[in-house]
Amino acid sequence: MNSIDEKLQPILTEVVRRNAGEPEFHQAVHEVLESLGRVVAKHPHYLDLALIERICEPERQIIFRIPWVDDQGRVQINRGFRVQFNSALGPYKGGMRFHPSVNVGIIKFLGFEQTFKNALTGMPIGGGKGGSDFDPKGKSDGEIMRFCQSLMTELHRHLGDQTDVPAGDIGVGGREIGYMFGQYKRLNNRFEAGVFTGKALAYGGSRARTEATGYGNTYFVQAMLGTKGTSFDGKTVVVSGSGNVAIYTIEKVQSFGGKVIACSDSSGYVLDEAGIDLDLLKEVKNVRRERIAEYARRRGAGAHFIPVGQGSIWDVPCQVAMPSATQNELSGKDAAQLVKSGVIAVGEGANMPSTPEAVKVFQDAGILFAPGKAANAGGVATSALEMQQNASRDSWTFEQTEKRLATIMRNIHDTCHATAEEYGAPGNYVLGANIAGFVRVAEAMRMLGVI
Ligand code: NDP
Ligand code: 2IT
Repeated sequence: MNSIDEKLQPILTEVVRRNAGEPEFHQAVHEVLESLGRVVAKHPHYLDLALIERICEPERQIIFRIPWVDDQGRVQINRGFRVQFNSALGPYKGGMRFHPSVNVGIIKFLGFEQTFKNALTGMPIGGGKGGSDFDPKGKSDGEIMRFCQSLMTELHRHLGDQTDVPAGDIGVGGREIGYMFGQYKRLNNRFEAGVFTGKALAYGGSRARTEATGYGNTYFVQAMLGTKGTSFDGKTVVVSGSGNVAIYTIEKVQSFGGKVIACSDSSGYVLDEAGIDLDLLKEVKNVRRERIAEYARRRGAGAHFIPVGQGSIWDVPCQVAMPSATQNELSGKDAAQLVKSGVIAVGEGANMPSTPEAVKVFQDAGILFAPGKAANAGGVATSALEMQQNASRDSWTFEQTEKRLATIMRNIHDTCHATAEEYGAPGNYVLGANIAGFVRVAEAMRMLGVI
């Protein structure tokens, strides 16, 4: 990791002490504080007002029991979380994650990142995140529904279209959002469309929200490549994951003329030198909900499945890497391998997918590196567009919505780029994103008094 300004070190030490056993949260805070030395040198009042300490402390953390009954009639228990991190810029906003690895530290890291990401979009949204250690894999539709209903039976009292607006994340897509929104509507006796985003079009969703995160990351990387006079056209690309973000990243990269030759899930990766067949991938993942090996089996000769433990997807040589699965999926060793094989740009579709060692390797090698809080902000930005459509009882066309998304991603890119230059680190998108996001939140908090 890079070093932290001596004035900021005590703040990090205190965060680590107060949040023991939460390594992902420490990592996310460390990464932001690393960038803030240059800010407090220029604007010492941020230290006087304890703004950084306040930003590192969530406004509210809710942890609750989720009892539900499985198909065998047995009672199951999971734990639910909602961390309402910061509402200086608008209602808490951020997804819900269902994955067995979920704990309060993971949700806190995600809520912390979300706060700056949402600020970068320029939309009126604060930061929050939630989820559960529930494992959706292998569960029936009925089990998923009963689980979502039980979760919402508790969570509903903490939400509201002006209070806290969840959406999807890992393990939470259109089906789960439908079940959660349905239960919220029933408990509150209100059709409050703007309390959830990522809804289906049939009941108040936005066109292009499903595609937005992957498309947005691709727009961001395209803008970065543009600063070097190049583009996706003709480039070989590797996208990890095969969920919502990965699939629509692949779709947009292909439409920009890039060739995606590998993608993955938690069981391994597929290498398909002819280029991923997106219709087949969608069929395997979105319709049949199968493992990635099934893609290689159905694709036939030319596509290979490499199981976990027999190699990393980042061993596949490529010019652009777009990690889109989960946190810390790309190690320092993986980054060194990518640099060796000629990668020129990395766009983080996932939240914090590169370890601090990996980020350092990319930066030392002068690779174009887009941090998740900037590059994957298209999803939440389009969520804010969904809220806007709900508030005005309107529904925009796909083209109109995607155009807004493209403009927002261009603005985020340009803001990060310009901020990095202003603070004496041209080309450092990590620094640009952290500083630009922080200053927006900190300025609003300063004006709102000691909150
Ligand atoms: P999905 O659940 O749709 O897909 C997740 C994908 O990542 C799956 O292929 C999954 O494989 C893989 N994956 C998850 N956990 C692990 C793990 N521990 N090890 C290896 N592979 C794993 O989620 P999304 O596509 O929505 O989210 C992907 C990332 O993007 C997350 O970091 C999320 O926070 C971030 N993100 C999502 C946004 C959105 O709008 N959905 C917006 C911004 C960021 P398997 O099925 O085998 O578990
Ligand atoms: O990490 C993220 O930005 C998301 N999962 C999307 C959040 C949202 O509210 O759309």
